[in-house]
Amino acid sequence: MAEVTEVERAELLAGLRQSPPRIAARYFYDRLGSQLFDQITRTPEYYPTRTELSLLKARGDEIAARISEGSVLVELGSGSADKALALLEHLRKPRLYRPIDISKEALGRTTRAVQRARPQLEVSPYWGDFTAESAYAELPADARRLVYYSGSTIGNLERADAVAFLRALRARLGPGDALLLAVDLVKDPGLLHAAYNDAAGVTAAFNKNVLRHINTRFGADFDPDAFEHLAFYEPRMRRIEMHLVPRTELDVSIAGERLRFVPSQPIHTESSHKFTLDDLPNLAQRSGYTSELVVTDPLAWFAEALFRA
Ligand code: AVJ
Repeated sequence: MAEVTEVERAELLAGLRQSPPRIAARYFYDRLGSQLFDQITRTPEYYPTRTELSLLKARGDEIAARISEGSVLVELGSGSADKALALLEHLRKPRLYRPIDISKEALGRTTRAVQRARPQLEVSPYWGDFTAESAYAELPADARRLVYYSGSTIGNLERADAVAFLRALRARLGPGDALLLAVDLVKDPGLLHAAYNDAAGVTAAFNKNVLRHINTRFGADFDPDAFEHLAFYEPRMRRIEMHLVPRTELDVSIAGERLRFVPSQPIHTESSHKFTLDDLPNLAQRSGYTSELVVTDPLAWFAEALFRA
């Protein structure tokens, strides 16, 4: 990430002074955080990544049948290249692949992996925010666009913010373009709970790492081990919530200010909203799309929804 701006500093402090205090989920992903996330996806408990990958392999042909030959594939928040490659495998003569990412390293890794696996395909990475107009510039004007938002990352947004985000994305698309939206589905709370409380403690380390990142980025002195990892399924909101619970009362200096944290006011670090199949047509319609196809794995743990602009 780039230099700390005054806006960022003000936003961080405002979040930490709220009740409950909170830190934006994007601060998980520094270099170590991205590595820890990668490790999470390989724990036996964290089913979403491997379920999505096998879903794409098994049902990608049904998705691809609805995508015009010669389309451009735009991927939001590229992460690992596996899923894009699985999708590209099914698409008919994809014209170009554009990964978009705010992390330069992640973008470079995805770009190289796709170039290596598909040397004939034009890869045109964009470094920056995926709602920026320039992220969609210089795409072939006559090609249809398929935007792929993988991993159920949409779940990090509050429900109303997800609609606002999908609407902003819709403004970057023309009629007939498509969005492939990955969503994690509501399921047995025990399975959801386990996915965010892996036995090896990788998710706990990932959660605490946000404090280490805040320390280096904003000149703070959080002791990550003075906090406990807390993750649970909240059925009314249908979401996993992750928090960091101070073990005792703590004074922390952050960006030149002193803040107090207490065990009764955990820091909210992430929400991961879950969806039902009934939510999807609704979500599409409120965001300016029509839901054309929804596929799930055999256990209906995870879904890919194809929305038409
Ligand atoms: C990458 C946002 C989809 O919400 O499941 C994994 C992040 N957090 N374990 C998710 C995450 C804790 C993940 N997303």
